Amino acid sequence: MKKQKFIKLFLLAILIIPIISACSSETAPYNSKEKLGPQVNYTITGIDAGAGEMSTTQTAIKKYHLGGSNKWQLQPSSTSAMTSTLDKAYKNKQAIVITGWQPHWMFKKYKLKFLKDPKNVYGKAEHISTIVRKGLKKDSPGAYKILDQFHWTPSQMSDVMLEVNAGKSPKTAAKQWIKKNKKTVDRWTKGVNKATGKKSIKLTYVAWDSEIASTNVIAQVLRDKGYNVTIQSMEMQPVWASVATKAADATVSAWLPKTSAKFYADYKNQVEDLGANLEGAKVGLAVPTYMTKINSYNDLKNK
Ligand code: PBE
Repeated sequence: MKKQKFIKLFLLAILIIPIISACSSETAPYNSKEKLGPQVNYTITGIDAGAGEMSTTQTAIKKYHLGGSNKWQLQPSSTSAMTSTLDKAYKNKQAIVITGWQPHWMFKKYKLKFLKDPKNVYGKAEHISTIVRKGLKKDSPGAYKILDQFHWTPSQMSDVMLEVNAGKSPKTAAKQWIKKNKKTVDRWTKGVNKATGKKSIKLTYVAWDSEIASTNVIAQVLRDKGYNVTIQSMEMQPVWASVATKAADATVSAWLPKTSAKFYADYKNQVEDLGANLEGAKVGLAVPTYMTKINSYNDLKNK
């Protein structure tokens, strides 16, 4: 009896070991000679479900016929979960497809490439707009003017993001950046007197790395000009609603014309758009450059 049991276990082991090692091929490096789909379980590693990029990616899945029998799906998570999955994959040279955007430190830390988008689902370039509540100009002309004059470059925004990624608190990183970039900041505060009487300003944002950077920097600039500034992170839809209902004074995180298009259409008559605070942003699926065969959305199902 005992012997029989041993033989059974032995046979089971012989059966199971190859299965386990087949599964662990998921940790194998990217193999350009094999199809990509099975190497990533047909999965695009995404971010928070409320991000504009997530809905644009759902459109891309339809337009490039990646879904259905082609099995591709978008996995929602969060920015930090996505970047830590990317970090692990990158270290092991594994295949991975992510929802990327620029400016972001991921493009400085890793060698990544955006996939070519011949159907132009994601649009070409994005800008980030500053959106303020109606009446702010009258109630807080100084803060309004600073928000209106706030304008920087993708590389300046990335500098702040990199410091935060390296472990600094967003507030410290913002303060240090402001010190080092006095000329730029002077342009934003030009013609604005220091506020008296501690006027309050509330900014809302989504906790994406790019928006953590911009919101902390502009909040600190306003504080240095005498404003009592609070910042609050939330989902994208409540961010727009907060400015529209005047629960908040402003947000500097409106990615347009595509990424936040839906919210812009819903709220544009209830808010004031102060125009771009940053140009040359970009959104789309990205892969590490070592995935040599994967260069376009069509390659996801074909290669
Ligand atoms: N993002 C970063 C946002 C805008 C900023 C690309 C993750 C989005 O998809 O809505």
